[in-house]
Amino acid sequence: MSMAQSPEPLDVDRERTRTGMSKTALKQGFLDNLFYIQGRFREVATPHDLYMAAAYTTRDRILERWIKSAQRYKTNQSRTVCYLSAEFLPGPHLANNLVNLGIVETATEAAHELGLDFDAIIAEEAEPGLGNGGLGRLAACFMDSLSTLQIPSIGYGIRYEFGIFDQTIEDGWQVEKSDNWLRNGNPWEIPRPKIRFPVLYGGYTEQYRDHDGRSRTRWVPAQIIDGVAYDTPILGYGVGNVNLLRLWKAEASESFDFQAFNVGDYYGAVHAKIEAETISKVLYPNDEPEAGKELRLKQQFFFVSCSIQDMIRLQFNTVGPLDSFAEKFVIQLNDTHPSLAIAELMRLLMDEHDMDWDRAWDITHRVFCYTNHTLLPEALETWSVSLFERLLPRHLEIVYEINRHFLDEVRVHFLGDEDRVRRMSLIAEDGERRVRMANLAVVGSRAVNGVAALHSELVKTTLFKDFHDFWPDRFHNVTNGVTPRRFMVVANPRLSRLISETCGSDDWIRDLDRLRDLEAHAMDSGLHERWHEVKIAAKRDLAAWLKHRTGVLLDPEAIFDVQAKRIHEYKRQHLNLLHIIRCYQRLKQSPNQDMVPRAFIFGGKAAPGYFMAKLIIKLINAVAEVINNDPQINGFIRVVFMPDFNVKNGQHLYPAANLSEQISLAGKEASGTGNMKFSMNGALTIGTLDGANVEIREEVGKENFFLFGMSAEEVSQRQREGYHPWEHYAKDAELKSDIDLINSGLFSHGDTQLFRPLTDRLVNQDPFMVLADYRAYIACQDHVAEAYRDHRHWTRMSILNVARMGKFSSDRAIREYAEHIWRTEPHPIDL
Ligand code: 73E
Repeated sequence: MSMAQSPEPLDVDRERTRTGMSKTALKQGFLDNLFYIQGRFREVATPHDLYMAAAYTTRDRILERWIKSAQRYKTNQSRTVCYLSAEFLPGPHLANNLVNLGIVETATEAAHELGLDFDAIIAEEAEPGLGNGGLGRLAACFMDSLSTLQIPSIGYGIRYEFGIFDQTIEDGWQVEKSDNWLRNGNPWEIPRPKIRFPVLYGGYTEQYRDHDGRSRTRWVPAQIIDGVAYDTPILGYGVGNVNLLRLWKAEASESFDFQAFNVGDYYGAVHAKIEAETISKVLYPNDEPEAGKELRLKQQFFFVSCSIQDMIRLQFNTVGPLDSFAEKFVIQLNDTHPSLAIAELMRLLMDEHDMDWDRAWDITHRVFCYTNHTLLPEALETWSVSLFERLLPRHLEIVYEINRHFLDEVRVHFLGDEDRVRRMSLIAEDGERRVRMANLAVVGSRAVNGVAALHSELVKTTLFKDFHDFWPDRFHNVTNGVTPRRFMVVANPRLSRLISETCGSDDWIRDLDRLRDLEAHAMDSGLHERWHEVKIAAKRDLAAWLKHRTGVLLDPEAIFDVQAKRIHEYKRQHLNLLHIIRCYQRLKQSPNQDMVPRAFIFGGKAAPGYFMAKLIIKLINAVAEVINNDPQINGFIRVVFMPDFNVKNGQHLYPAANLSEQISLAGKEASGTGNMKFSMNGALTIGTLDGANVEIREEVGKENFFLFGMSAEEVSQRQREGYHPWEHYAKDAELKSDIDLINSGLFSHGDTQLFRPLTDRLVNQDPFMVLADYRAYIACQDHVAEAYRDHRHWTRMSILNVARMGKFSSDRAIREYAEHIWRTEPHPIDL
């Protein structure tokens, strides 16, 4: 087996030249890889060849640690965290791996001596966009922290051939282009053709008697597809530990489609192959609203089935019998997307490994933990019973059986409360019968957590109230975090250097609480000056980047006011727009007023089928066009939409922001993680009391945070009383004039209808209460502008924001999971 063998003993010379960390070794390794892998000389190499050679040179240095980790974990029989996620957004690997190997400077010098532009090489790498947004990026941050904290773990997911679409802007509209990220090869992954599992679909089940005369169930599938493992090493920061990101690719199963089905039918066999491969072809680009697509259910089962079979294989390879499966593994479900794993483990234990129901259930419900990421009703996954039965007949039987056992318990506990039984059932019976995946995840897990304090409270008191009444101890909170390696060290080297110099050490990179040492210098004018310079330099870089890609020129002295996240009504990019229109109208009315210059920067993708979100993008660009070309405005305010916001492009944004827009309607954003990334890079936040904003404000101090808007409590009260947005429109003359300006056609070449769907929705329904928070938002933005005038004070607030971000490291989040939920220990691998 690929990972179990010990490496050939390396002689000293080879060690030095092939995988050594010296500059000489790096240069030699690079030239070797350029020649032997890319087949190029330095003189004829393309930028992509150079990138590939650099990537292989870096990977070579990770492999030894990887083998060592695998061997050590195996001999220790280490308890392993399996993080199941339909999405991973790791971002480009090269720069991150160099940071974690600790060889950024050596590699930069080596490249320089070879006459190479190192930044250009790093910029060559394609984004592995295997996720939609925060949820997928969280999974990637957690993988980084798991390795850094030396916790044995495997991230399991899907190797989508096409990730999230690339976004271009044409005539102000979002246009989606397919993301062929594998086109030029992926040097970070290692295919494992021998790690391959069959995944079954469709058909029927039948009863039979086994050799002991016991009644058993057999699933006779209609289709079998193979899942093949592709492994990407995830190296921790400054440690020898390398964990595994194992992504599954779908392939036709030779044994089934080619022989049993298609004897003599060559074209039929090829067709079956193509059909099989569609399963891992493309990521569903829907953030939140549930699409209900058959292929999506097939994808979910595909990666879940491969992953559970792989764990069972590892159990046999290391510990032995399955009885200790829940001691060897803990499986974390990243939302409900992988929750079929609960039924699949039950099936494999019972049907393939001869366990009875009680033993199988005992293992299953002790091994799973589930993280909820959203309360939005439209995002809660349910599958129609008829589709479920057609694709997964055996799993439906198992879900029914889990439900029968579970509801019996509920009935005993809440005698006569059939209404409660109906609400808690795994099957929704009102209308078309549907399987409720969230209920399955809660019933099948021993721990359930939300992703920020407020969100976890709402999980207990609203979404899962009945479950919390029944099992109060099952519910936890683990506030999200992000990795400072990616979002500070890689994205913002200037600030990172300044912090290390100021604190006298770079220990903060592994222990983010150490940023507190900055507080002692928060009044130091020397630091202020350098802090300001670092920010201005990042703003210049971003301005150059945006000028090149959009043609819009920003003034680095202006407030860089940034909202970058998926485009969604609940995130309220249109509230931001109303403020921009307000600034515009003020300037038009009194052109000589003393307004602080601002650059309004947006970034984010809209789900391709989400019309309202796409119309918001169009409106942002339409407003930008008018304002940026209005000679009277004279560049005082500028608006720009960054195309194709993703991990890679985001790295230009976080270091340059002065103001971070976190303005969702309170109670709707489960956590948010962009809020943390901006604040870590010295932006101040304008935000509502939503998600992790609440905790960010607690940490940085309320005097260093621009708060506005209704609380979650006030939101639900307003909704109970009955919310009438048109009253705000009628009463607030400025609000009315801002909305009317959109309707006037000024931003749409005289077309008074183009944005009507958006403005009508605001005035008549306004499900996310934009109008209710408008006045408070404008007032708060005025405070922001005033505060920015006092540079010293602003810089001090910026330093304090960074100094107090320790809590929002994903290392802290992973430590909490490890201690309170997983009960796992570090297994250090020496360097
Ligand atoms: O608040 C964010 C949160 O920070 C939340 O909206 C997001 O998860 C982040 C990480 O915890 C999220 N994404 C999804 N649900 N919640 C989702 C749902 C379906 C498909 C893809 C993503």
